[in-house]
Amino acid sequence: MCFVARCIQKSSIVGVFFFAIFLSACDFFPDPQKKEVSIVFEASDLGDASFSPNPIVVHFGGHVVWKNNDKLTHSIVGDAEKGGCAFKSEGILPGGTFKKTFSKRMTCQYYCGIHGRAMRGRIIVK
Ligand SMILES: [Cu+2]
Repeated sequence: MCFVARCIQKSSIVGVFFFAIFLSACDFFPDPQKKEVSIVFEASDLGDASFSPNPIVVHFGGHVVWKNNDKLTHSIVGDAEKGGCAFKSEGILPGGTFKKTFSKRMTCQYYCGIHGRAMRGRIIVK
C-alpha cells in the first residue's frame, strides 16, 4: 500500500475512533435541559394519558421535545386560558417532533390543536 493511502486509512480510523468517543459521550451525558414527552399510540382521546410522562418537570431555560408515536398527526397548543403559556406548533406528523424552550417559571397546560382538550398535558417549569 502506498504511503498516502496508508495515511488516509490511518486518519480515517482515528476519525472514526474520535467520532465513536463523541457518540458514546453523548449517551453518557444526555442533555439535562432536554425532556422528551411521547404522544402515545392512539392518543386522540386518552385525556391526561395522551402524553407520557404527564406532567413533566423541566428546568427553567430547558426545553421539551414532543415525539409523535401515534399514527395520526397531532399538534401542541399552550393553553393561554389556563396559565400564561401561549404557543402553537404546526402539525406534528407520525414520527415527527416539536421542540419548545421554557424560559419562565410556571405551570403550563397544553392540549392538541387537532383533537382539542381530549388530549391534554401539563409542564411544570422549575
Ligand atoms: Cu391530537
